[in-house]
Formats: sequence, structure tokens, C-alpha cells
Amino acid sequence: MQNDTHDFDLQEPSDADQRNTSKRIGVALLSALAAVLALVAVDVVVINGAQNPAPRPVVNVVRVSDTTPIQRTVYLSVSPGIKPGPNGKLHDAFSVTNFTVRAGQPVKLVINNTDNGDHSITTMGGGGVNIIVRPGLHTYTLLVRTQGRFEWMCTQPCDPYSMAHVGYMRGYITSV
Ligand SMILES: [Cu+2]
Repeated sequence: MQNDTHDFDLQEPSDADQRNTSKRIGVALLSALAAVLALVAVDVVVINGAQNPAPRPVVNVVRVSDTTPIQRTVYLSVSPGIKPGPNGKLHDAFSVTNFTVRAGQPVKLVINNTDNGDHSITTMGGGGVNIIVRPGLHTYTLLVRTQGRFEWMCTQPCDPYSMAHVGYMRGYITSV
């Protein structure tokens, strides 16, 4: 398993500094991400796991209503031959394929790709998201700037059935 991570420091600032710091962080994020509706990744080298962040909850969910979960951090895995299709044959799959995010709010995706090849989360027909999911454990930051429902699929050649079916290598990013 690789230990490098790709993320922004999205830790909440202290209460005293929260207002100004949040504004600066927001401006910095917007500046860095002005060109595209996009994945953003900044390399951080971790040596022997000594600099691993403190454990986080499996899923940190913030709700704006009873029916609309906003996921600040999503942990998911990618596994070859793990999910049965209609005839019982096992297919490649992401453990989570449908995400609900808040427009303009960065979401961390912590992805453990247990396969030995790349996969991807690539939106079709807009959205501009193209996350190349490399083997190993990586953290990506996803910022969807506008509201909408964007279908994505894995564009890295893998399991043809999975690439064509929601719930396997295909799904939806819903930005509210
Ligand atoms: Cu794939």
C-alpha cells in the first residue's frame, strides 16, 4: 500500500480565527481552482506512516435536510471482481458510486484502490471531473462548483460490464 496522499489541509481553523481564515482559504481555493470544475491534488510525502493524520470517522456526514446528506469525507475502495452481476459473475466495482456534494464545498475522497491498475472517476457531458485513481491508498479533493447531476464512469479500460453499469464503475455526482 502506498502512503502518499493528495489533498489540501482542510482542517477547521480555531474559533477565534475561523472567520478570517475561512475567507482566506476560500479565496485561495477559488484562485487555485479558477480554471476548471475539478479535482485538486497536492502531493504530501509521508515517510513510514509517521506523519499520518489522526484517524477520522469512516464517513463524516453533514446534513442540510433529512434527505440530503452532504459528505465532507468519503472513504471508499476499488476492487477487482468483487460485485456480482445479474448472472452471478463477479465484476470490478467502486464501493461507493453515488456522491452528494454541496456546490463549491470541497469534499475529500479517501480511496483505497486494491487493484493493480488505474481506475477513474470521470464525468461525462460536463462537470470537468477526472480523478485518476491509482493503485494504493490516496486522498483526493473534489470540488464541484455548480449544482447539477453529473454521471461519471471509469475511463481506464477495465471491466466492460462495470464501465457500462451504475453501481460498478459508473455512478452519479449530485451537487446541490
Ligand atoms: Cu475501472
